[in-house]
Amino acid sequence: MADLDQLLARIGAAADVQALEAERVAALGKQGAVTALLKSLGSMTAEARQSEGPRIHALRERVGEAIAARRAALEAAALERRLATETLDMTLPVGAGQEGSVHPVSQVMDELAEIFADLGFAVATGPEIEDDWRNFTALNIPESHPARAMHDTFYFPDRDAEGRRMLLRTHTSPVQIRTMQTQKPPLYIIAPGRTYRSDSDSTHTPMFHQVEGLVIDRGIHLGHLKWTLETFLKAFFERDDIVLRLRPSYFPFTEPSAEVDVGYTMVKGRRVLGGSDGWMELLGSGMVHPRVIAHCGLDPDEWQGFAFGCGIDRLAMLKYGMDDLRAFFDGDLRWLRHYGFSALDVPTLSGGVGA
Ligand code: 2NL
Repeated sequence: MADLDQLLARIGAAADVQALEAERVAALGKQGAVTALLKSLGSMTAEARQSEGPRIHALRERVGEAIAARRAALEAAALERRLATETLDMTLPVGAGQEGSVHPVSQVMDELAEIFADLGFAVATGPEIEDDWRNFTALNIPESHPARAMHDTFYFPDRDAEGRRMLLRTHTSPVQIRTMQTQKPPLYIIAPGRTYRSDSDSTHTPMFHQVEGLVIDRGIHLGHLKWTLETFLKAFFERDDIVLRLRPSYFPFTEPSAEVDVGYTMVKGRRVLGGSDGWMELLGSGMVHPRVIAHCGLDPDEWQGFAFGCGIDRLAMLKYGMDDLRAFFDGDLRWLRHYGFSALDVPTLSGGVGA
């Protein structure tokens, strides 16, 4: 059929999505040529309809397929053009008209590494996909613990080749477990990184950043813990009047456990850390439970330690005055320009431990 061949040729040659749409309307639209053929079936005799019906429906099918194929080709070509023109050379040096800033979370992570390096701590990292032994069991978290429930933890649907239940780590503790399993004490490490919990509201995001610290050595006691946290917080908030209050608490992986409150004062309606007009909870901590030390293959009679954990996003909010956690991960350039740091601005801490 010459008409059909011409129609298919025009569809195949449509230069852009608009031209293709015009062809579609001309063929399949309310007043379209193919639509008119379909309508004509109604006025045919039964025999004519028997022979013409399948032919006209097949024709409509072919036109529809040709339009879909042309649309896919045009879209693929448009994407190719965009990919070819919108290049971003990641190897270019910073500056010289290059945009971009360091996210406050990265800035705080750099500051943490800097402060704890002065205290003799190394930075340890590990995988975000973990097994439930390292994330829970090794930490003395029982099977029945609520954190293990599906609604708090992102589990993978299938077990891995070794039959392990895999999950997105809910804290950075498995990094410390790995370190204890593979390195000889004494250990002085911090583990900053992404962590995941099935939780989302104005103060919780399903992905958040945590830093944990771990010391394993001989003769370690609560006094070492309190001094380390006080020294860290004074350096981080660049103030000498930081006051800590340790409150008895409970974590399965530490014994005894202490929640750490930091004193604040009100300045122009805002809470500013320092002084002690009021208290806010900032960290969880404690002496590493002997069972955790034993799980990692170390003798708890020889090695003791302390550990602590704290949200990095919260540290950043308190230090740099952001008040909405969700804006952290929106990728809004205006927010990043306002709160971001210059890539050339290495974290200098005027009140740093080594200053
Ligand atoms: C919190 C509390 C904490 C730890 C984390 C830890 C890690 C190992 C052994 C013992 Cl491998 N403890 N980490 C200890 C106490 C508290 O975090 O509120 N985090 C946001």
